[in-house]
Amino acid sequence: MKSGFIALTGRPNVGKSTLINKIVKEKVAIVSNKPQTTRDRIKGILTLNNTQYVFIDTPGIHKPKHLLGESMTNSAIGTLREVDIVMMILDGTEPIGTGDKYVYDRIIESGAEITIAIINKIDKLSDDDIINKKIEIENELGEFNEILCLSAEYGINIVEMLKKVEKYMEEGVMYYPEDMYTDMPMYKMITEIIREKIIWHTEEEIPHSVAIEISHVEKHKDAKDRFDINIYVERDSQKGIIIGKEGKLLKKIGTESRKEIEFLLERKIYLNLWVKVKEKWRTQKPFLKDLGYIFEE
Ligand SMILES: Nc1nc2c(ncn2[C@@H]2O[C@H](COP(=O)(O)OP(=O)(O)OP(=O)(O)O)[C@@H](O)[C@H]2O)c(=O)[nH]1
Ligand SMILES: [Mg+2]
Repeated sequence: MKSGFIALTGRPNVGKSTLINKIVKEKVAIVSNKPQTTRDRIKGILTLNNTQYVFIDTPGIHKPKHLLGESMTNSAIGTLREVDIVMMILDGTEPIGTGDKYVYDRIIESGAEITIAIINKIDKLSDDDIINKKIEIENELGEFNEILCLSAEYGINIVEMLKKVEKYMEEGVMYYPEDMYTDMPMYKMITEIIREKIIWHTEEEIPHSVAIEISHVEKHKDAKDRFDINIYVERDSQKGIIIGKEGKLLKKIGTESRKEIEFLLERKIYLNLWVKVKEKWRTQKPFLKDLGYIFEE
């Protein structure tokens, strides 16, 4: 039996979460076209032919502007020291920039023994683009044990990537049952689904200013369970936008979220969403702790 922990790291928006979902063939991480979508580490477990891969999706490493951003970046960087293999994901459609160099330096600093660069989004690249990107990685960043290319979104080269990674994995125990694909608690999946729908339907600062909390759950044996959810934003104007004209946007967010949660729970539910203003919550340590974004004292 082989097993190992593999961190997925990189700048925001390069496709880390899309990749972890594709690997485990389940939705464990939410995805959007806006940067800084992932806020926690998320495990995606794949057990295949006597090999257990434990992938860890992490928040995109960026220059933090508040305590939440700082805790996201710290949790991503901290993960690098705790894994067997570090995989740096790069957006193949963009030139390598200071953000990627910053990530690479953190990987080197972590003392990672096995490093793999992944050129993602090759569905948008020609063969020449891929060759040039490999050269660019070697010149602009530095050495990796492997440089691989794939498309997380279209599932190109995923199996090949897993085979390459397996070569670097060592004899080990099964950390999780064979059919387990994540260790994320159900309540967390529920809040993430709602946050994703809000990110999809809002722009600019709103996706970053939203936090979700389950305030109350009522379980019923013979009727639908009821979930009361608080959606926190930082300003009154943001509250107005999320609710929308005649409550239309909030209704849409509610319906889309409810359908996905019902699919996950395999039962019908009532989902009640309450939008609340909590000024500057992203800078407030006690609140960030309540949300599970900060652990230490
Ligand atoms: N064309 C193309 N788009 C992709 C691919 N993989 C991811 N994307 C898109 O890239 C965007 C970002 O994807 P995410 O998976 O959320 O990126 P991330 O690295 O997890 O981002 P953060 O959580 O913000 O750090 C989304 O719009 C995806 O649909 C790919 O292989 N090809
Ligand atoms: Mg992500």
